Amino acid sequence: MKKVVTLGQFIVKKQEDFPYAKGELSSLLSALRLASKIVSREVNKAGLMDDIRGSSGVTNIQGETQMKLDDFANLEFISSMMAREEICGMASEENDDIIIFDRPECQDGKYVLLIDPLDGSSNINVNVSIGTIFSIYRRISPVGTPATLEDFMQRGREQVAAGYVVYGSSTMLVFTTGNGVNGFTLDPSIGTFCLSHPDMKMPEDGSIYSVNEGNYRYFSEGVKRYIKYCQEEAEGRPYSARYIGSLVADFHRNLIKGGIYFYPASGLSPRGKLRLLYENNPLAFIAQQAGGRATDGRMDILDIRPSELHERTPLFIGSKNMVDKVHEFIDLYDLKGEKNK
Ligand code: P6P
Repeated sequence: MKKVVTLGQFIVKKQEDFPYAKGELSSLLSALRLASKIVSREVNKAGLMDDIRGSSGVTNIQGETQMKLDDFANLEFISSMMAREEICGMASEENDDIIIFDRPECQDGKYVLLIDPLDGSSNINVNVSIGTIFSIYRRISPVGTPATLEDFMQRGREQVAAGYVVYGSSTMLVFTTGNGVNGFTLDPSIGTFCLSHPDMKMPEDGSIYSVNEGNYRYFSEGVKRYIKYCQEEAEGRPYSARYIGSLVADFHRNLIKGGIYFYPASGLSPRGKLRLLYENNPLAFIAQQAGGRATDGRMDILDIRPSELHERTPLFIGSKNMVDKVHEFIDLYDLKGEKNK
């Protein structure tokens, strides 16, 4: 009988991996674990609850109509983190400004959390997988003082932990603390995340490409040429186009099967659509830890110096050889052979 390792047991065992750890890892990730279970419960009955499926009537900073479940998930993660003392503040896709935890105990917190509480929420009404994405940094401002914007505006390479929850046919929590990537599946019968995907590695190559081809005419020449390559020239095997419209679900599939997801800059979205701090950076950290690659079409996502809290960047993320390949086309046709930074 295979021994079940729960997320709690795993965290305790890996405690020494977390820098400056004095139990922060277990408490921090336990708070995320609890909130994820609560959000998973609500997501899984969204079909039954009219009042939680609809729009909240509120528009967030992204100009997107906030779905009630977005709101619920956001408040759930904020309250779960506020109840612990490791986090001194949060940034969320759903909040215009940073959220400073002004409880004195929280001001002693050494970390900040950035989160997209429910990415892909427009899919709630059609029962398609959605996800939570999170990123954790050690604060820069002095412990014992209120968190500052500077704590959140760090390069992705400074992350101490990152992860996502995918609410799909099962609910999975996948995270890294810089020592590899591990996946845990929620067993709803006991309400526990159990280690189901130890030491996840993204296949170096793959034959799945994920992009919204409806925007094809707005893409750069290099991106267009890469899409045609996937459709017509890829060495001896047909690629499959898979685009769920939910970044976490597309990324998770590519992490397991190999593949590339890209949301390029285009005439419609000159900086792309996805957010650097709480979408691209955490997934780039996971991709890098699993042997994959993530760029903005020029440089590694993890090396980008943020300039604003909700800044967007183009994103090319997935199997290393596939990201390298799209760079060949971008370099040749868009950068005209300029050395990629
Ligand atoms: P489009 C969902 O809104 C999201 O942020 C990602 O989860 C998804 O991959 C992308 O946007 C879909 O955007 O413009 O292709 O509908």
